[in-house]
Amino acid sequence: MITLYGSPRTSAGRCVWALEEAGVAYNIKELDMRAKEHKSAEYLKINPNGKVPAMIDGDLTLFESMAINFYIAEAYKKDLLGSNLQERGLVHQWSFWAIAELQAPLIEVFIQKVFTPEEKQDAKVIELNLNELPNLFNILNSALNERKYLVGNQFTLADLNTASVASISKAIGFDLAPYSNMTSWMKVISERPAYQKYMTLRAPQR
Ligand SMILES: N[C@@H](CCC(=O)N[C@@H](CS)C(=O)NCC(=O)O)C(=O)O
Repeated sequence: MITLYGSPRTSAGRCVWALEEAGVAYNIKELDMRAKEHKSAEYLKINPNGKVPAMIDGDLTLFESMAINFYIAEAYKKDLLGSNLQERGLVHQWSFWAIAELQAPLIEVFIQKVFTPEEKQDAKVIELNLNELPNLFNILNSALNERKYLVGNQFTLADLNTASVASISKAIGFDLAPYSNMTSWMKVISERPAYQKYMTLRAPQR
């Protein structure tokens, strides 16, 4: 049984979604981040970065959400990797693009708007990073022109990893309506049962 460390409301969420897509048994160990459990000596042995997610499967311990998702696909649902070498290259391209290019400005704005008290927010940081988003979303929107999925004819990790990053835009109130290919794509993938299960797990527990 796989153990995933981290709440589905954090970067661990994209791994929860991948585990659901793969249909593999797992349990989630949420860490109390306010109590700094992610910085405890015990957890630092699992992820020395003191961040979530991390995953244990048998004698393998992994950190980095994208690496975890590629492992889950490789081990349990190869369809998610693309169906030939070219597609696998593109699945990697979009996943690396999402985490390196798209997530960087989104997270900068997220940190300011969600984690920083209003009086301490840095308007310049917000503006600089918001200004980067239209170009990035235009790139994604163009890639989705007349396409249901980013790579090939089926849902892959390219969709999962990229959509999980793009969805941070909601939390910062960035309007995706002008990017109509993207919004149609997000609608299609949000209807997937695995995505819906992930959303249920993300919802605040009563
Ligand atoms: N590149 C890492 C980023 C992980 C990350 O930043 N996780 C955040 C939660 S979303 C975290 O654990 N932050 C705690 C901290 O930075 O101390 C990944 O994708 O796994």
